[in-house]
Amino acid sequence: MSLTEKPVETPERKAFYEKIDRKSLTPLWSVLSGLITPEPRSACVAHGWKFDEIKTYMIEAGGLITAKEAERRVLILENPGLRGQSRITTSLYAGLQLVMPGEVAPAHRHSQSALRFVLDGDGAHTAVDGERTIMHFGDFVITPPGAWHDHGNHTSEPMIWLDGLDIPMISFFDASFAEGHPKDEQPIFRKAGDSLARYGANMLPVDFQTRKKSSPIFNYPYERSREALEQLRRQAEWDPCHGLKLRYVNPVDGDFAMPTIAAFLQLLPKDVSTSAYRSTDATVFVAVEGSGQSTIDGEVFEWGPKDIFVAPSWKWITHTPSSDAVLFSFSDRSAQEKLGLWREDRGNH
Ligand code: 1HN
Repeated sequence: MSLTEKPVETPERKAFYEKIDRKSLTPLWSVLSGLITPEPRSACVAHGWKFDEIKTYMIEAGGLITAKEAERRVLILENPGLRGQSRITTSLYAGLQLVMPGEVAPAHRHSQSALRFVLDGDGAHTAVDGERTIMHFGDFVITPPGAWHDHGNHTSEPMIWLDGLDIPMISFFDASFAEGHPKDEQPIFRKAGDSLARYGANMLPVDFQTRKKSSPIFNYPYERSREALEQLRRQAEWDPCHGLKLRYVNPVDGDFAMPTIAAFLQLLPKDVSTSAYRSTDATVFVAVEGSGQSTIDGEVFEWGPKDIFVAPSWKWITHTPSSDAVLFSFSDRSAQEKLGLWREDRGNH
């Protein structure tokens, strides 16, 4: 008996397997080596997408279908190792969404958590639970489970952002609920900026209590996050694997902004290669500023502003920026930590 080797299949064993197969039974010893692997083994592969190329297709999609008819006009970023499954990693979904001038992506709600990272255009809005926020480049916007949300674009430019959702995780648990709102746009009963003022000033309303597990802040403006990194640069305490890396938090408990998805923003200095790093959370990266290349599992991916690339679980990654660079990233680390599963390997750095 071994964790890595299958016992041989004798004719007697094979006949036995076939007999019990008809009764919905399977011998563990014939499948064990694939069930419990000594290290993560994933169909998810490293891959990169060039924003400019996808944008062309998105604009083309804009001429084919409206946001209203599509519900969400999105091109899904499918991991080449997971085609047909609407996954960018084993546990996460990602797509690029387009809202054209004058359009509305109608209000709905679901048990999946969503994040948006704004890439192109300026000034469209999203509404979450009765409050609107105007979206600018680099803003990190979240939609907690069960929150009504709709998007609109009152500008004269197309607006494109990256969506990240925990769809595969929710499917795994068979816990999906979704419903449409009777109106295309939900009623607005809070002034823009209300939640950022209440929860985003390192303070909380004095009697604030909640049982919700997601952050009450739903727009983390890029301006603020970027400024934090710029301030930290002066202290210059660079991490060999991450440069300067911050995580987006829920101000109520200091945990990640969402219970299932973790998100990060990091600054990497020009011409300094990071030390090799791997962790169990397959990660989606977006180059926000600057350009460079990342080597994932021995394969090199070149990136410039707005390009997207994905690193699978437990594959070595290094970044080599050719200019100062800012990377946004997200993964299922938030869920893995809660389950006691998350693990990293800093290659002794
Ligand atoms: C969704 O609600 C949005 O609200 C985007 O913008 C993408 C993909 C699958 C299911 C729901 C959004 C989505 C989604």
